[in-house]
This record gives sequence, C-alpha cells and structure tokens, in this order.
Amino acid sequence: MKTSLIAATLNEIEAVRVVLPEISKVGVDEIIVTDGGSTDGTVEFCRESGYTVVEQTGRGYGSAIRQGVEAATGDIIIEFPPDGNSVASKIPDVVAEIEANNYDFVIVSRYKDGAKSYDDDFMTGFGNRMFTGLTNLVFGTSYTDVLVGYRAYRKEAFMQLDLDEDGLSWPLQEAVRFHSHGFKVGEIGGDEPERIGGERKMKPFKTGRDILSLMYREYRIIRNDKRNKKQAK
Ligand SMILES: Nc1nc2c(ncn2[C@@H]2O[C@H](COP(=O)(O)OP(=O)(O)OP(=O)(O)O)[C@@H](O)[C@H]2O)c(=O)[nH]1
Ligand SMILES: [Mg+2]
Repeated sequence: MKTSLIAATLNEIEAVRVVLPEISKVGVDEIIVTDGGSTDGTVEFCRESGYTVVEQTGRGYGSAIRQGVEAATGDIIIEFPPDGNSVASKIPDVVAEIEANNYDFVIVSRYKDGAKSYDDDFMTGFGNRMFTGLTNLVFGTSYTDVLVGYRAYRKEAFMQLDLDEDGLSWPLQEAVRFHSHGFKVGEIGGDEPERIGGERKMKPFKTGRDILSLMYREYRIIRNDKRNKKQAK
C-alpha cells in the first residue's frame, strides 16, 4: 500500500533539517509538509530539498493535517510531527501494524510497553495521562496516549469521520472518532525524544480547555446519534 507522511510545520527549521532526511532514509512514498506560515526558512529549506510543501490556508494544527490529507495520494497516512518528538525508525512498525493486523488506526504511544517521553515535563506528563484516562472513561476506549501527534491510519476510513477540529486537540478527536465509527484501533509503544530547537506551540492551559470543550462536543454528538438510532427503530 502506498504511504503518505504529513509533517505540519510552524517555524521548525532546526528540526526539519535533521528529521526530514531521516524520514527519507527510512522510506515513505510521499512526504507532504503542511506549513502554517513559517518565517524562519522552514519552507525554503523544504522546497530546496525537494519536499512537497502545502501552504496552509486555515489556522491551527488540525486544519494543517486536514489540508495535508487532502493533498495526499497514499492509502496509508502517517501523521508525523517533525519537531524532533517523533522517531522516524518507527515508521515501518506502525505501517506494519496496520497492514499485518488489519488495523484502521494506530497510535505511537509514549506510555505503552515501556516507552518513555523525554519531552514531558511534570505538567504535560500529567495532562497527557489525565486526558487519556478521561477519554477512556467517557468514550469507552482503552488508549494509553490520545494526545501524541504520531499515528497512522487508512485514508479510506479517515474520510468517513468528518473531522473538523482545527487546533492541537485534533489528535484526541481522531482517536475518539475512529473508535466511535467502529474502526479497528490500536497502539504500539514508541519513545518521544526532546524537541529539536524551535518553540513548543502547545500552551497547556489553552490546549487543556480546548480539549475539555472538544470532549463535551464529541460526547453530545455520540449521545444524539444513539438517541436518533433508538427513535428510528
Ligand atoms: N502547519 C501548522 N503546524 C503547526 C501548527 N501548530 C503546531 N504545528 C506543528 O505541529 C507540530 C507539533 O507542535 P508542538 O508545538 O510540538 O505541539 P505538541 O507536539 O503537541 O506539543 P509537545 O507535546 O509539547 O511536543 C510541530 O511540528 C509544530 O510546528 C499550526 O497551526 N500549523
Ligand atoms: Mg512537539
């Protein structure tokens, strides 16, 4: 199956110089960089190195990924934050998990099978686990890491989900919807190294608030769906 990797960037010049060549070495069929308006030379570097660059028209991480998927021609999409937090050598493992075990959606979890985050501080380590636990409780899932950006899925399944979250809560919406639409979801463990240069875009309090309001919205959608199905019977 053809693989398309989507790398969302916003001022990540130091990281992309290291990370994109590593991805090319591992080998995917297509790399699409979706840039949110970098002013540090990220776009110039990517174009000069021959990577496909899509200039984001909307705002936010989720919107960047959606635009990347639109441009992608592969059957399997890999979302890969190219800020140093994701390990390129795991790409074959996550793709193999989809192909060999027939998964539709696989997360590269920082908290499974002994994997570790070297990027977490106390706040993000706690927040990631707390929101994952809350997601499992509310939506009946059994994830260990709903917020990590590194994951892969079948494009055909993704297209049925109507995802619309624009910001950094995007990974959670994806995790919830793949499950609620009945797709086969799984995880493999994978370490998270420290970010390389640049600045973290995630603001714990803003992102935390966005995540809670997204969870409430998703909960209501699922509840209304159930009600409508009951009434139709
Ligand atoms: N195109 C685009 N890329 C973005 C946007 N926001 C963040 N990114 C990129 O998405 C990737 C992940 O962003 P981070 O700021 O590291 O957020 P995070 O990985 O969720 O947070 P950490 O857990 O702290 O690493 C990075 O490569 C960012 O440059 C955006 O609005 N548009
Ligand atoms: Mg990051």
